[in-house]
Amino acid sequence: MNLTGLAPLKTLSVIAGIGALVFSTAMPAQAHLVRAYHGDDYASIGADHRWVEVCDIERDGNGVYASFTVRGTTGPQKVGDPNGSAAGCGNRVFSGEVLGFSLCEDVSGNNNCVNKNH
Ligand SMILES: [Ca+2]
Ligand SMILES: [Ca+2]
Repeated sequence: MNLTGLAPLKTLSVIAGIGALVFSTAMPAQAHLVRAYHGDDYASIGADHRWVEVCDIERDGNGVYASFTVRGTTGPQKVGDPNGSAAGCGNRVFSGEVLGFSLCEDVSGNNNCVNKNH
């Protein structure tokens, strides 16, 4: 019986296990509770009810923003995607619970919105 041949495989599976652990512990920050789409554009509320993101995915020259309703604040809290359809989204962490939002495509004279509550 030759066990030495199994050692490299076992080492590989341990490394893969560590990788999976790191990956899974990194996930909660990205986990979203609610997400709404406007075409391919979307906005999300994080599982902590505080973190939000607004993402302009359509390369159509139209910006995207969302007006969030936040407990303890007056009026909508507007968050956009600062670099438009380039990689990366707009993010913000509110101090109060985010109750919902209206996601809008910023088309001149005709902003088209979808509403989402949670
Ligand atoms: Ca766009
Ligand atoms: Ca962007």
